[in-house]
Formats: sequence, structure tokens, C-alpha cells
Amino acid sequence: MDDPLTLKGFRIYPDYLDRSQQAAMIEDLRGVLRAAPLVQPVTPRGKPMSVRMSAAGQFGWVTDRSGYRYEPRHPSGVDWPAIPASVLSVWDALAACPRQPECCLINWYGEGARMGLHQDKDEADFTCPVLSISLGDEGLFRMGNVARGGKTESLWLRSGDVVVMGGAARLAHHGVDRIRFGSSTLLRDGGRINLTLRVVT
Ligand SMILES: O=C(O)CCC(=O)C(=O)O
Ligand SMILES: [Mn+2]
Repeated sequence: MDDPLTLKGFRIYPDYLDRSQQAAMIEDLRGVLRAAPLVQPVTPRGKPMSVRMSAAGQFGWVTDRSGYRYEPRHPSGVDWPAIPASVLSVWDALAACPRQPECCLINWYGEGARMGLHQDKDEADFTCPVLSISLGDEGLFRMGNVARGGKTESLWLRSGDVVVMGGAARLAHHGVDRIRFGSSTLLRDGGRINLTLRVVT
């Protein structure tokens, strides 16, 4: 495999998944989302987020008036479905971590959706990376620093791209400024799906 592109400690694997692998992963995710439908989360201050979220694995990351946290069940009360094998195989190939992910967060970005700069820090163990898989429309990914502020670098993530946020980048700020709605034909109705695999406990 080609060496990853490294930007600010983020390891980027462009085109890691080919089109048929992407389509197969979408089929697997449709099964997950039938059991655990996307919800529109609100921040602890009550502001609706523009992305829709669900999850697979032992835990899902959720946010509502009670705060940011991992929960063992979907808000409907059902267990989160298992993380599909197609998704776990990307972790096994690229994460270089002896533990298995306990959460696959599913973010769906429709037209106009974005995600502000943030750190992924609700996990108990930062030794393993957070691994991100992008599917569907292109998204402008911004990579910052562990401390707030400072210079950032941006990169358009395309369908099939994988980003590994580990080591010095594990606690670095990152976010998605905007998507190019309709730029990919992978999803029938457009939009972007991002998966993040996380070790939680
Ligand atoms: O959508 C992305 O590329 C990043 C998502 C993300 O940072 C998160 O879910 O914590
Ligand atoms: Mn994040």
C-alpha cells in the first residue's frame, strides 16, 4: 500500500476503498440504520446539530440536553447493531492498535450540514487512534492543533478516503466546514456519510 499523506500528524489514505467496497459498505450501513435510525442530535445547550447521527458497536456517542457521552443503547432503547465486518477490516489494516473499536459513529451530512472544530475526547483511552471513513459527497476537512487556535490546514475528503487521527493528532482539533452536495453518485439522494471508529473504554 502507498504511504499515507501526513498533514499535521493526520494520516490520510486517499481512495483507500474502491467503488465496489464503498457500495458494499453502504449496504451494510443501511442494515445498521434500519435497526438504529439516524437522529438529529442537540448540543447540551439545546442547539440542533446539522448532521444526523447513529452508531454501531457496544457504545454510541450521543449528545442531548444531558451532555456529550457514550451510551450503550440507541435513544429508542435498542442495542446498537454490531459494527459491520467491512468497516472493522479497515481498522485492522490501518489503526495499528491492539484493541478493537467499541464505537462506530455514523454521521450523515445533508445539504448545508457541517461540523465545527472540536476534539474527540470523551474516550477513556487515547492510545488508539480515531479512524475516519468518508463515503458519498466531498467534505472540506479542517485539521488544527491540540491547543485551541493556531494555523489549520484543510483538505477535501472524497468517497473512499480514510483518515487516521492518532499519536500527536489524536487530540487535535478537526471539523468539516462544508460539503459539496451532489458531488458523488454513491448515495442515491446525495449527502455525505462519515464513520469514525473509536476505542471508548
Ligand atoms: O465528518 C468527518 O469527517 C469528521 C467527523 C468527526 O470529527 C466526528 O464525528 O467526531
Ligand atoms: Mn471528531
